[in-house]
Amino acid sequence: MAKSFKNFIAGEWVEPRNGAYFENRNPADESDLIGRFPDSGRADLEAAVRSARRGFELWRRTPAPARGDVLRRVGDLLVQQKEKLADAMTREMGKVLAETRGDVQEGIDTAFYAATEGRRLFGHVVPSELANKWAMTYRRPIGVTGLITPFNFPLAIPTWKMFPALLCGNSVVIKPSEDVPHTVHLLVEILLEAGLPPEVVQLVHGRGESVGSALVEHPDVPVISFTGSTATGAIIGETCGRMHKRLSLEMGGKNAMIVMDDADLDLALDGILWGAFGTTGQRCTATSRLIVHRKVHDRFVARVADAAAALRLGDGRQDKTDVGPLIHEEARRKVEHYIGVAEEQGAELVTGGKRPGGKRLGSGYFFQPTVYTGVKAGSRLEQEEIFGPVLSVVRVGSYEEAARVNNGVKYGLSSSIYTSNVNTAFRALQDLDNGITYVNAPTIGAEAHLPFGGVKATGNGHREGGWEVFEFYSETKVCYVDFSGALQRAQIDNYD
Ligand code: UN1
Repeated sequence: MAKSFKNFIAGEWVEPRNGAYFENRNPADESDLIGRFPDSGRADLEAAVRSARRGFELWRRTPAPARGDVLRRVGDLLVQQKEKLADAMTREMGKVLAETRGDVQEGIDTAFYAATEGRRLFGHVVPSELANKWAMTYRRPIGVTGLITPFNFPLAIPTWKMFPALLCGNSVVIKPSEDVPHTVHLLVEILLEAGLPPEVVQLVHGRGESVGSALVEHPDVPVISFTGSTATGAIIGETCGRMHKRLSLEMGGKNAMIVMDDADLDLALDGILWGAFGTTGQRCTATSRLIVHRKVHDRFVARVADAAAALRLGDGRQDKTDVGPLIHEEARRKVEHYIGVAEEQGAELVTGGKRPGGKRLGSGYFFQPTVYTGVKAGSRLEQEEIFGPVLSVVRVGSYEEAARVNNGVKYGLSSSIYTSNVNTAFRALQDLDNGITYVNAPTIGAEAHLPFGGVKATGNGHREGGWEVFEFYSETKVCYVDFSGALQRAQIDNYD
């Protein structure tokens, strides 16, 4: 009998009030049941928010350096438990161990970065226009934050949201993706072990339509951070707009790598394999378009196809595996839907395109790394996010055309250019309409201490990571202190 996990509400591990659970299975082997997790309802969420309000009252008064100390201990525990967490994560999410170790490392980096921010969290002291008067600002906590996280980075993305929210003095209600509930369960255990006061964090498992929407709609949750699809982000955005909530959205991508005729093709080959097929293409930052200069197109694409065909599919916990499964059957069917779209549009399949045969991979949601050439800019295959191991190659004749194709999608997360010409590289940094651009590296690989996010339909102007995220999770308080002993009127008395 598989273990039944609980929610963490009001300082205790508790069963869902409705008694309902969902199953969490290994996507590489559906007979491997990891556990049953609460399929919670509105009442659980209500209780969590009530408790988080109490947690906030306590935590907001804890000095920021002391809040940082808790996060430093969280970082230490993540270091100690890196291997255990990576293993649990691969088991429920599927990506290979090297990647889940990287996912934990991203959480460690985020913890240590946030910990030191506890001793900065700078405001400004600004000269006043009046004598004997001070003007200054400080960063003030906001309240209960509602965090909704996706499946593809089961630890890193929850930490990107939780750690800065906590450092700034807010309390947290988190609803992790129902595909990867175990990793956040382990993370909450670590937060408690590190000494976070229990009511400061609440974990409510369940579905987006029930728990997620109740969280977004709750009047006592003034801050929402969501990573997921652009369609869901639009719905959340409407609610938050109506309720005047602060909202950070990280959504879809259709990221491109440009390979110019002067590129180092060996380097570009390594980059495209990692960018397109790492995490089985299930990153917001995945390279799903390859824009290649016609002078090197045929040569380069032939090498990409051979190398993609040689990638070994399998259980991410086995050493020989390069590419794990998709997250679930529905994701695999979505990929297959786009295989149909590609055929209708006359794109040329150069490798992959099918579920792998054979018994070894029969009980997981595997799909062959797939490459299409002859993909037209503007076609559905080139425009829509697939979130799977499907790479679309577009042939171009110049840098200008490449930049136009890169920019011709509704998303704007990351982009990349391979070139040995420094002028082309810098032009790209200026021209490519994305939140992140890489030179001579693929579209993935963002570091925790830099801002992360995209333009256009990828985001709504906020950034995660780096220094900017601390502004999202805090309010600016402006303080004026007049110690002149007289009424001094700004804009008036000093301009008599
Ligand atoms: C995501 O795909 O949602 O840059 C996050 C990267 C990772 C983060 C990706 N560090 O690919």
